[in-house]
Formats: sequence, C-alpha cells, structure tokens
Amino acid sequence: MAKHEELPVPVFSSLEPVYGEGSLLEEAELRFSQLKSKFLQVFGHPPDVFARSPGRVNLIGEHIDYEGYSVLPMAIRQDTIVAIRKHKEGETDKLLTIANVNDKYTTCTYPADPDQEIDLKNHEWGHYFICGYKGYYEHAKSKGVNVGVPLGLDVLVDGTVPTGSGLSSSAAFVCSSTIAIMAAFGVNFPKKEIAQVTCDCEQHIGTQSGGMDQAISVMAKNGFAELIDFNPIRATDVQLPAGGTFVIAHSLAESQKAVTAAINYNNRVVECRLAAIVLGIKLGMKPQEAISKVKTLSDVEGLCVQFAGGRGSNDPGLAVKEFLKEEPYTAEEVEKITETDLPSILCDNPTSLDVLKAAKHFKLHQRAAHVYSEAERVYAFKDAVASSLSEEEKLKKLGDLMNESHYSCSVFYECSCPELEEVVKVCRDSGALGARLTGAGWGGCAVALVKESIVPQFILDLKEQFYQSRINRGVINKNQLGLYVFASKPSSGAAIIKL
Ligand code: NG1
Ligand code: MG
Repeated sequence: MAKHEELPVPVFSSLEPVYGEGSLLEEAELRFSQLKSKFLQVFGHPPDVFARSPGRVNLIGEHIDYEGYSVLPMAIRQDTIVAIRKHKEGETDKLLTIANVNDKYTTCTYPADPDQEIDLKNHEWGHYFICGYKGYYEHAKSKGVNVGVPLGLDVLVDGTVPTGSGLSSSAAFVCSSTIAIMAAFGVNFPKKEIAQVTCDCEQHIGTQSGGMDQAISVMAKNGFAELIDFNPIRATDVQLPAGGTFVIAHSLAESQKAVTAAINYNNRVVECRLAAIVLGIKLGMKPQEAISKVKTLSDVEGLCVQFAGGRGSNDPGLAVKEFLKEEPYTAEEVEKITETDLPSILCDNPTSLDVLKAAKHFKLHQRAAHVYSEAERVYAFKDAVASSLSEEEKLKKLGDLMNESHYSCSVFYECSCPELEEVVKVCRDSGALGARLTGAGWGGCAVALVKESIVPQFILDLKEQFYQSRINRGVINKNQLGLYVFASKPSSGAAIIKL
C-alpha cells in the first residue's frame, strides 16, 4: 500500500468524510451552501470546486521546523474553505478576483500572472492566495504539466481559523488556495509534494517559515497527531493517550507575524543561522566552508555531538555551553569570527537584510540552547506516548515536557508575551497537567493538556480567571468566548470537495 504521504489529496463528493457526523457536519453543510450562494451572487456563476485545509495546534516542537527538526502538531477542526471557478478560454477578463465571506476582508484583484511579485511593504490578505498561485505554477511546471495560458480565477474564501493566533490560519489559507487551484486545473499531486510546495511558496509572504503548518494541514489524519520530519517531509501517526484533552486558550494578544517578521520571526531564523555557523567554525570548520555549507543548527549537530562524546555525553547543548557566550553578540563580534561581513553571509534572502537593519545584537547561545533542547523534547514526547507507562504517568510526563517547552520558548527564545504568560499560568493553576504557548508566539494561543474528566470545569475556571475581566473591558464579547477557548480533537487534513 502506498504510504499516506505518497497519496494525492483526497477528492470527496460529500462532506461526511471530512467533517464526520453530528453538529460539525451540520455546520459544514450550512457553510458550504452559503458559500455556494454567495459565490453565485458575487460572480454570477457557481464555483467549479472547493478545497479545504485545516489550522493546527502544535503540541510540542516550537521554532525548530526551520532548523530541520521534527515537530508534533495536530490539525484542528477550524479550517479555510476556498471556492473557485476557472474562467473559460475566451473570457476576456484575465484577473484573479479574491473575495471573502467576511466583510472585514475587502476583495483583492491581481493580474493572472504567475510571475508577479508580492508587494511585501504593503501587506494584503489576498497575498496568501498569490503565494498558492505562484506555488501551483512553479510546481506544475517542474512536473511537466502543460499549464497553458494563464486564465482568470474567481475565488471566494471562508476561514474559521482565528488569525494571528498561532493556529496557522495562514497555512490553512495557502494550502486550501494551492489545492483549489490544482483542482480547478484538474491536477493533483502526492501530499508530501504539496506540503513542500506550500511551505516554499508561503515564504513569498516574507517569513522564512519552516514547513510544519503546511505539512500538518495537508497530511493530517482524523484521530491522530503527527510527528512531522523534514528533508524529506514525512508524517508518522501519533495516537494520543485517551483520558487527556488538549484545550486551546487565546491570550487575546494578536501576533501579526507578517508585519513584525524582521524583529521577531525572521530575526530568530537569522540568529539560529549565525549560531550554527559560529558553532561550525569553533568546532573546526574553515569560516568560508561554514558560511557556504551550514544553514541550520541541525547541519552542525553531528559536530556538536562529536564534541559532547569526548565528555561522555551525546547532548549537542554541551557545545553550545562551551562555545557560545551567553552575552549577546554584536555584529562586529560575529564578523570577526566568520571573517566575513554579515550582509554577505545573509545575502541569499532579502528579508534577512531587513533583520540586520533592525537587530541590535544576536543571542546565539540562548537560541541554540532552545533549539537543541526542544528537538529532544519532541522525541521524549513521542517516546512517552509509545511507552508502557500507565495512562496517568504518560499524561504527567507529556504535561511536564510541555511546561519545559514553554519555559524554553519564554526564557531562551523570548517568543512569549505578558498575555501568554498570564494565560499559561491560569491554565496551570486551573489544573492543567502542562501548558505552553503554541505556534510562533508573541501573542496568539496557549495549548493546555487537561484530564478529560475536568475539561468543562477547567474552561469555566479560565473564563472566570482570564476572560471575564476582558469581557468586562470590552476586549471580547461574551457570546464569542467559544472562539477563544475550546477543547480540540485531532481532525482530518486537506480535501478537494466536488458537490
Ligand atoms: P504560526 O505563526 O503559528 O503560523 C510559525 C511558522 C511555523 C513554525 C512556528 C513556530 C509559518 C507559516 N509558520 O507558525 O513554520 O516555525 O511558527 O514553531 O510561518
Ligand atoms: Mg502562520
């Protein structure tokens, strides 16, 4: 049997295989029928096909996907649905018209040109669709698909993944867009290829992101979390212990990753790259060799482990302690070690140069310490799930690992914020076995592991201790609470739907 990731995106002619039965299905039926009528109303034609792709919650393994390390997310039920119609040859209007069911997002139009550049200085929500559009063409051409002349596309989007919340609304949108375009053009590819294409093409938005979000959105399986490996992308089912539930709680601080990339997300990618190069040099590589060969901390893990071996250990973190000082590095200090100026080292990506302009210094020790220890925790999490420990002991171990992950994100990676710290603390005080920020951080959601039996009380406690004061202050409306705090089961991945 072909491996799950070798299979193409499934095509369904009804909604049950995607949404199961019950209230979720009823909700989905309503959404799809409203989407269809709105499409007809806006464009004067029905859509050809729909694609949906879910958001995700990362259980453990934060800010390590772009360093080449495995992560462990699960898909959530919230998703993005893209309804699409390809213009017929002869229709004169060669435009991509991207509308949204939510009036907050005004309609965007772009030329039907796969080579267009995205204007990074003026962020627009429609840019995520263009990422998928460019990704589709790049991949289709590389696979020898005859893509023909570009045609106009009518597109209507309906997303339920809260934005700026660390639940990957962006990847849900990029993946559903890419898959909808594929379906409109009548092609399909193996899921692992789509995961790679969507990971690469989302970078057109200006973040040097890893591939976790797209991989889980495309490859998720109902009922399982997935261990995602990179280079090449692969997904392994992880059956979570019964008796534990993951509760997602929004900190109500919005993280605008695409806008703050130069000081937050891309800054960390650059710091990791510099940390890896410096480690490579300290461990014996010639500066020029390190600069050209070393891109990520996983590239020098072997050297670090070899060093640790001399001290009877296999922990790459020992090399970090030995060779990277705790005080932040200035640009000049790194340039002295690498014998090269930083813009030349980082010239392969213009967004890295934006990082250099904004950065005062580089915390190489802290970032590398986080990455190596977080990578270990992912395997410890997976091993605990598969171990012969009792359910009770397993849940405790997973909770501990989540708490350690949060500490490392907060103290070493500095991607938390006061609101996230508060919601994580409230989760723990309300009986969570473990709680941590999830996704990129700097706002967005926390995820807590909670015993199934106490979930309703846990959510009530959170409401009282975290959300009530914010409802009183008008930050959120009390009827919307369910959007900000909810229990989540692992749901299914991307699908093409022809109704
Ligand atoms: P968010 O901000 O939650 O979409 C981002 C990256 C991931 C990963 C996490 C941190 C994108 C699309 N996703 O997730 O690849 O690096 O941060 O673990 O940028
Ligand atoms: Mg995102």
